[in-house]
This record gives sequence, C-alpha cells and structure tokens, in this order.
Amino acid sequence: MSLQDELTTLRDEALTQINDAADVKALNQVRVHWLGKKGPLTEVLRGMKNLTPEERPVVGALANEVRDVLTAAIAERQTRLEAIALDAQLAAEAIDVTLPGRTVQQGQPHVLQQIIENLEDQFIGMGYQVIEGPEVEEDQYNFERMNLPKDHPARDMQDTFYITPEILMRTQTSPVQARTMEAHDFSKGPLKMVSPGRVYRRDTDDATHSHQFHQMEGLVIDKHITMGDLKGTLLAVAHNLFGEAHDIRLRPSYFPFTEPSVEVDISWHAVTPDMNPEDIEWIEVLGAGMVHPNVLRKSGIDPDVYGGFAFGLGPDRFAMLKYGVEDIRNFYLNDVRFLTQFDQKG
Ligand code: FA5
Repeated sequence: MSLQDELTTLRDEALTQINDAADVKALNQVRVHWLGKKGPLTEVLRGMKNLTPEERPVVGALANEVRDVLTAAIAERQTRLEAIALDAQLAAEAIDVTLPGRTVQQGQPHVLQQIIENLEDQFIGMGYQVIEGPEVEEDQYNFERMNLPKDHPARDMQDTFYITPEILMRTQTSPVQARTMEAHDFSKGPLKMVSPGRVYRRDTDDATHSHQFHQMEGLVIDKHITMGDLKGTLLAVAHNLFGEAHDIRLRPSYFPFTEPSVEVDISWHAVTPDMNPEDIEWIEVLGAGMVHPNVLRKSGIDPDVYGGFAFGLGPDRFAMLKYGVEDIRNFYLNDVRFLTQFDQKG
C-alpha cells in the first residue's frame, strides 16, 4: 500500500474512533494513540525518507493535512463531549422546586414555663425583680422564718419531704421572701420581687393536686402599702392573663405569715353584669395577705415603719384555667400530643 493510501486509511480509522469516544478521557487516549510520538502518523512520516524527492512534498502535505483534520476533529469532539457531560451533571443535580418541604420538629418551652414567663413579663413591667431560691431548703427558712415554729399546727397543712430534721424539699416559695428581705437594702428603695419555682408536698396526686408543682411568690415591702394595692395588683395580673371579663374573689383565710390573709379565686368563665353571682364558678389560684409583723421582725425589718403584701400563686392552676385543662397530671406526663397543643407559633 502506498503511503498516501496508508494515510487515508489511518485518517478514516482515527476519525471513526474520535467520533466513537464516549467521554473526554477516552478521547484523550485516542488522541495520544493516533497523534503521539509513537503513533501511526509519526510512523508514516518516518517512512518518508524512502520516498523519491518528487513524492516527498506530496506525501508531506497530505500528512500535515491528516494531522490538521484529526486535531480539528478531536477539538470538536471534545467540545461536544464536555457539553454532554455538563448536561448530564445539570440533569443529575436538578432541584425540584415543586417538591413539598420537610417539616422540622421544633422544640418550645413547656406550657407551664410559658405561663411562668408570661407572669414574669407582667411583673417586670410593674417594676418587680425576678429572684430564684433553692429547692432543697432549710427548715429555718421554709417554716421558722415564716412564723411557723416546730410545734405550729399549720405545718400539717403542707406535708413535707424531709431530708434531715433541718433540711427539706421546700413546700412553698415563701422561704424566698425571708432570703430576699434579709438581703434587701431599703435605702435603695422598696422591695418588689417575684420568685417562680418548683415546690414539693406529700400530697396524693389527683386532678387538681400534684406532689410536685409550681408556685410564684410575690413580695412588696415599702411604707404605706395597703390591701388595696394587693387586690389591684392581682386583678391586673388576672385581667392580663385571662382577659378583662374574668373576675377575682378574695376569701378570708389563714396563713401564719400574713395577717389578714386571703385566698384568691378566679372565675372559670367571663362574668357579665346580668349574671346571678351564685352561678359564677371559681377556682382557687393563690394565697395572699399583708406580711405578718413577726415575719418582718425575723428578717430585721421594723414593722412600725415598713409593711407590705405577699402572695403565692399556682402557675399550674393558672394554666388549667387558661387552657381548660381539667387534670393537672397532664402537665407532668410529657405526652408530646398534649404538649404540642400549646405551640406558641400557632
Ligand atoms: C401557700 O403555699 C402559701 N405559701 C401562699 C402564700 C404566700 C400565702 C404568701 C400568703 C402569702 P397554699 O398551700 O394555699 O399556700 O398554696 C398556694 C397555691 O399553690 C394554691 O392556691 C394553689 O394554686 C397552688 N397549690 C397548692 N397545692 C397544690 C398542689 N398540690 N398542686 C398544685 N397546685 C397547688
């Protein structure tokens, strides 16, 4: 076969392989094979030394032409293969914007925590400080300083979990009153504080009682504080949390640390002027009163100069009332189906 024929055969074969190359990598192998230093084209050119001087320029020109044709064909195939690869990548990575999103389950504060934070916000707005006290408490603060000596019959009202004879799980948030009073500097102004937290009692659990529940203590000490201030404060809190249509009722009661003492109820439903008072249903939500002089004295405060009111409210009962929950135990079972009903995000 003449060199011209060899060159044409080589060109056709190479072109077929170029067009058949499935990807850029395969094409590169084809290029190295046909145009490389040890490739068939170089081989042909090497054979030119055996040609006559007349044949040489003809074959040389043809060889150059074949090289140019193959180089151009490779470049063109390369562009095409790159475009195909890009299309494939775009198709593989395509995002279907019409797919519905995946819902991420988000946590949220427990419903009781929501009520407590809501109450805290209200009291902060009225100039109160939020102060926390220990849950493992000394008998001294939980009872003695609250005017409840060891033999006081009212200790039975709050059946207690004792750790040692002098250390107990606090039965109320009232010990924080004593802790705050003894630390307060009255030259800096009146004392106004609320103290939320968990309390513990050896109560038998039922629909309205839990052996571990929450309280929020409130204490205001200043000169010239009256029972009217107490009632106005509690009414503002009730209206804020439950709406203007709910009413409160103060019933005379007894606590060793307040005198006079009251228990405060909130109406289950809105109260209208035409309603028969006997038809109103009430739920007890807190105890309150004017701070007993003995309590002030025990904390180093002169009851002839200073006085004030205190209250201990039950956020659990507030939550029951606000959301119509009929069994307090629901708050402590941590059933997600129950808890997600109080999603703040709606
Ligand atoms: C007290 O604990 C007093 N320390 C409250 C107080 C503070 C009075 C300051 C005067 C001045 P009592 O035991 O009534 O009082 O509890 C207060 C509130 O806690 C109740 O009105 C009720 O809302 C809530 N509570 C009481 N016992 C339970 C219980 N077992 N489960 C859930 N809530 C309760």
